[in-house]
Amino acid sequence: MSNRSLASLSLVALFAASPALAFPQGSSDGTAVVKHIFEQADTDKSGALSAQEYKEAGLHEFGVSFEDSDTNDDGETSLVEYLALYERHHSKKSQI
Ligand SMILES: [Ca+2]
Ligand SMILES: [Ca+2]
Repeated sequence: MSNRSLASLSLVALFAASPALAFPQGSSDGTAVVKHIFEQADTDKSGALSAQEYKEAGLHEFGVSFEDSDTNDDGETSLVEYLALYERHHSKKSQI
C-alpha cells in the first residue's frame, strides 16, 4: 500500500523535475500535462511565468526561448500563451 503511494509520489516528482519526460508520446491529452508543467513552473502562483520561472523550470530546454513563448511581449508567459506555444510546437514535430 505505502509502496504504491510512494511510487506515484516519485512519479509526480519526476514530472516536475524533468519536463521533457512529461510528454507521453501519443498522449491524447497533452495539454493537461502542459498545464501541470506550467503550474509547477509558476512557483509564485501568479498565473504567469516570469523569465526566471521559465528558466528555472527548464522550459527553454524544449527548444523555445522565453522571448518566443511570450507572444504578446508583456514580460510574462501566461498559461494561454504557453498552451498555444505547445500546440504550435508540438503539432509540428510530434508526428511519430
Ligand atoms: Ca509566476
Ligand atoms: Ca505574455
